[in-house]
Amino acid sequence: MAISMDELWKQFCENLTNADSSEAFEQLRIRYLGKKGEITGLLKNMGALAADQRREYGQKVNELKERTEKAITEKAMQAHVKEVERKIAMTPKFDLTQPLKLEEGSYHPITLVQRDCEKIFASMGFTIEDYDEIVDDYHCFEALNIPKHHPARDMQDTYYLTNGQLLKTHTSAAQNAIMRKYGAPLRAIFPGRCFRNESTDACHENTFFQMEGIMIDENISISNLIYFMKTMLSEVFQRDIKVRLRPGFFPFVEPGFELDISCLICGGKGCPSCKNSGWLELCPCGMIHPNVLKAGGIDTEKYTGFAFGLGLTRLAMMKYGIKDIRDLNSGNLKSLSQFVQ
Ligand code: FA5
Repeated sequence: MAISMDELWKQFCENLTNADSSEAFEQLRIRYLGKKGEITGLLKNMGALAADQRREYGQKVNELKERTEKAITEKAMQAHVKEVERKIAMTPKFDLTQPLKLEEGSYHPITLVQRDCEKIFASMGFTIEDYDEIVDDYHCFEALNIPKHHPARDMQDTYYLTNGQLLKTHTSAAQNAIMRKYGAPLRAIFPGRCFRNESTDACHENTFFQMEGIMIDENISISNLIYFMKTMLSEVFQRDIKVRLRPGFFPFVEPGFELDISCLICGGKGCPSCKNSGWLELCPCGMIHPNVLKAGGIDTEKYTGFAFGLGLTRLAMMKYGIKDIRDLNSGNLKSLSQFVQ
């Protein structure tokens, strides 16, 4: 005999109580609501009913379907929140008052976030590239649409070698070489150490890390850029982060944006780590300027692309609650020994 709707609901509720993973929720969805699912199957009984009963029966099945869908979604959401809370609780928190643990070595927090980011982008088909720290003027500036005497150079003063080479101010300095090496289509990230001749404070260092990313293909648009930025941040932090996108000027992108995140040190109220603004500049980005693509040997009739320059050091600060960027280069074993994993 066919099972009644009430019995089916009861059976479903029991199964839902026992389900505790995203795979189990998906299996329940397929079992009850899929094309050949048990609730969907109830509609097949309609043919055997008198015409005046069909409408009421159909409504009841639909109501059961909706109730089932809602119950699965709610339980899956609760399980997701629990999992995120568990991961947040496991994230090491930076605390200089912790006693020094010297029995084990540990990775530097920047290495840890860099590896997180590499894993995320590798899973989305990006290759991971390495590049020099000492570069020439052409790669750091001119190939990026910043000719000599362009005012944008003032934003990135650096340390020059006597032979005219310089310590790279940003990971964008590798864009040209990587475009020339691989051509289009291309998806690559390139983390690296950067240097700037500027005064230091709680969120500025003269030596820090960035991670550049570029994606070049046919029909790449700002929507692709926003999708990748959002995916990366939600994966790194494992929770929703408040971000804002505002126009930003960089000669090598058009249009260009500044992507800021709400400061996780002060919760957005304002503190020295975010220059009292409540927001931290984290990842400028934009659509690659055609002059930069041309300099990299890319056919601009066929291809477009986006680029971003993620501040890895600031990401580590936000992820681990490090209030002063200068602690990261201090070599203080008391701070580094907290990151044993
Ligand atoms: C750049 O370096 C651009 N090359 C980024 C870019 C790439 C834009 C691709 C568009 C397309 P900016 O100078 O804003 O931009 O630096 C990028 C990020 O590096 C900043 O948001 C910040 O997170 C980090 N950063 C910059 N200067 C410092 C510093 N002195 N100390 C620590 N982090 C810094």
